[in-house]
Amino acid sequence: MKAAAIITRIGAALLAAAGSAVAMANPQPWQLNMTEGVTETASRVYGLHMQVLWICVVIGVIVFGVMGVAMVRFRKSKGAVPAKWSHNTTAEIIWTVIPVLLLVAMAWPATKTLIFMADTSDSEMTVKVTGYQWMWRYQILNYKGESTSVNFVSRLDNTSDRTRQLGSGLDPADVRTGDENTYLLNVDNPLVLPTGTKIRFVITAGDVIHAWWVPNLGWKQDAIPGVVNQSWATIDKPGTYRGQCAELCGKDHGFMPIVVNAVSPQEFEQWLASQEAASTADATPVVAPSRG
Ligand SMILES: [Cu+2]
Repeated sequence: MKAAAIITRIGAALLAAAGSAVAMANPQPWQLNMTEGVTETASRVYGLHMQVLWICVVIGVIVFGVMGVAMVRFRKSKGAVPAKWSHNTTAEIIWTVIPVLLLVAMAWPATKTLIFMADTSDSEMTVKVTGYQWMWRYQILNYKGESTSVNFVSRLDNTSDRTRQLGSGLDPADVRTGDENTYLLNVDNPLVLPTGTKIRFVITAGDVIHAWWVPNLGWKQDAIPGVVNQSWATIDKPGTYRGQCAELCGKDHGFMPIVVNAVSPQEFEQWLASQEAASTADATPVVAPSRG
C-alpha cells in the first residue's frame, strides 16, 4: 500500500517534470533542435546555434575518425611501434591556428548578434515586466508615444493550480486546451502584444531574482530586484508563445508560466483600449497579495 503510494508520487513527479520540459520550449513531439522562434533575434540565435553545431560535428567526425583509424591500423597485434619524438613545431602551429580561426569565426557573428540584441532604440512601445513569488506583473508603460495605464498580474491558471495541489485527485493529463496538454502552461491573464512592432521590455523583480524567458522571442532576461534590465522583440507572426520563469526563485518557481498572445496591431489596440477602460473603472493594487 505504502509502496503503491510512493510509486504514484514518483509518477506524478515524472509527469510534472515532463510537463515543465514541454513548457521550456513549447516544442513539437520529437522536436530535438531548438526553436527557430518568431523574431529576428531568435532566427539569428538559431543560425548561430546551427553554425556552432556543424563546426562541432565536423571536428567530432575528424577527431574520432582519425582516432578510430589509428586504433585499428596501428594496433599492437599488427606490430605497430610507438613513435619516440616529443616535439613538432609545425603540428603545434596547426593545432593553435585552426582553433583560433574557428573561435573567431564563431565569436564574430555572435558578438554582432549580441550588439543587435542590446539595441533597444527606436522602440514603439515599452512593457515593464516585474517578477514576484510567484507571478508576473505586466505594465504597458507606453504605446506609440502615448503612456498607458494597463497594469495587471499574470498567474498560473486556476485549473492547473487546483490540479497541482497534493491530494487534489485531479489528473494533470486532463488539463487541456484543445488537443494540447496545457498543465502548468496556461495563465489567467496572458500578455497581449502586437506583431510587427518593436517592443522594448524593462525587466525587474519585487522580491528575489526571477528570469523572464519566452524561447520563441530568442532571449532570456534576468529579473533582479533593484535592477532594471532591458531587452526587445519585434514579433513576426501572430500566435501563442509560452515561457517560464528561468531562475530558481522559491518553492513555486515551476508554477509561474508566461503566455504571450501576439496579435495584429489592430487587435492589440482594441485590447489595449478595453484594458484601459477596465483599469480606470477598477484600479488594481500595484503590489499583488501573495498566495498562501
Ligand atoms: Cu520566478
